[in-house]
Amino acid sequence: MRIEKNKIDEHNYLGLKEHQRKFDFIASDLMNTKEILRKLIDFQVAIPSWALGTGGTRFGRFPGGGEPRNLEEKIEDIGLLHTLNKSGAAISLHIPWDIPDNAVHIKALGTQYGLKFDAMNSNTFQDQPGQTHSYKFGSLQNVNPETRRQAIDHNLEVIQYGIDLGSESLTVWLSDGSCFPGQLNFRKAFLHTLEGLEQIYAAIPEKWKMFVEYKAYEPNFYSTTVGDWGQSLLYANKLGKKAFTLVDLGHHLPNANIEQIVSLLLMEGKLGGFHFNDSKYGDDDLTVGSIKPYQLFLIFNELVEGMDARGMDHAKDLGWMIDASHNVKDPLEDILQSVEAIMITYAQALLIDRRMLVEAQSNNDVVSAQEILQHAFRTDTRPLVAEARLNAGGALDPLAVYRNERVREKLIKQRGSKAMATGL
Ligand code: AFD
Ligand code: MN
Ligand code: MN
Repeated sequence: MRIEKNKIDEHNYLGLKEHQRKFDFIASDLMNTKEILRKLIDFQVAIPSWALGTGGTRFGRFPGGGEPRNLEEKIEDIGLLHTLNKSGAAISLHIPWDIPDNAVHIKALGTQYGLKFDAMNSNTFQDQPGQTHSYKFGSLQNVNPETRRQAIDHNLEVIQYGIDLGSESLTVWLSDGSCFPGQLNFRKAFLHTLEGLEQIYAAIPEKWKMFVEYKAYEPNFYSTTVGDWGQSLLYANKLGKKAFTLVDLGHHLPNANIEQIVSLLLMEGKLGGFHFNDSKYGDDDLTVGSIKPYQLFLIFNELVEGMDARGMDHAKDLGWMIDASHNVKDPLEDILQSVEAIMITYAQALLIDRRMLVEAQSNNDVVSAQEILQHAFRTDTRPLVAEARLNAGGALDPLAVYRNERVREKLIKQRGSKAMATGL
């Protein structure tokens, strides 16, 4: 379904006066409102094709109905979100969950909704029906060369789908590792994986990037072959200039200093992409900013500082994506909340007084440094984000329009209460 522009205009008209009052208040304090609004408008976050259905755990799944039944409907859903918030102009596909059988048609459909095809994701963490070799004991690390070959070939196929759709990057997340001590020779597992990644890298087109995603644990519980940013960076450095590390916020051990990781990867020119979510215990895949908003802010602080230090374009030079799962919420509402949290936090990071912070740091003025950061963090940037959205043609309050228009109800009517999306 689509939301008509006049519905959004109507909603904006009703909320405009109130919004203007709040916006004028924050803008009166700023020197560079225009520049900030420009950056907020330009910043786009890709939505993964697997985040549109209800997520589950190994204990169960409680779908809410009306989920997209095919790739076309997934594009439709992301298009709908983008109409509302104008911040999600891309879709990231997972193969084989979302094979674009007719790439020309799928690409055209994306264009119709103003969407590009972001990173392609390969899947060697599950066995597919009819698959010759099992990934039970890993894919690229596997002791069996034929299993490794199969995993490499799958990635080559994914690259080809990406070329057809106009994507420009491949994300490789491997669940490879071991569950028990002694199960695996770490060195051999690493070298096999490197060999496989090298063959995949050789097929990466000149303009493309290859992202190596790391994760501390799960589904393997003793060791993971790309377990942390050190291992990912080793691979990326060995592979070459088109290879980068990808940071997923949920893939660290508790209390890891993710902002420091981000800063150093940026310094090395090796941060490629980012998966947003939030977590309390592990890879919880919760709504962005729902548990640790201050950590998210500190990460954005380093992102902005590090990208500016290298003269990078905030919107284009890194791959931004949401990687979350929604067990108890309407997935589309959850994504709207996540994108909103990202924009609010990005805006806060843009407000940090960099000159004052540098000064405080060079004087070892710890108190002032904290004040400067927290002043920005405690600023309510929601009116800035809403103004940017208004200028871009979106809704002042996307969630309110979504609810007023009774989108889920209509989707259930259209697709049925049992419609289930592919994914985990
Ligand atoms: C995993 C990883 C990775 C992968 C996704 C699949 O974060 O990005 O593509 O989930 O659902 O946890
Ligand atoms: Mn991820
Ligand atoms: Mn994850």
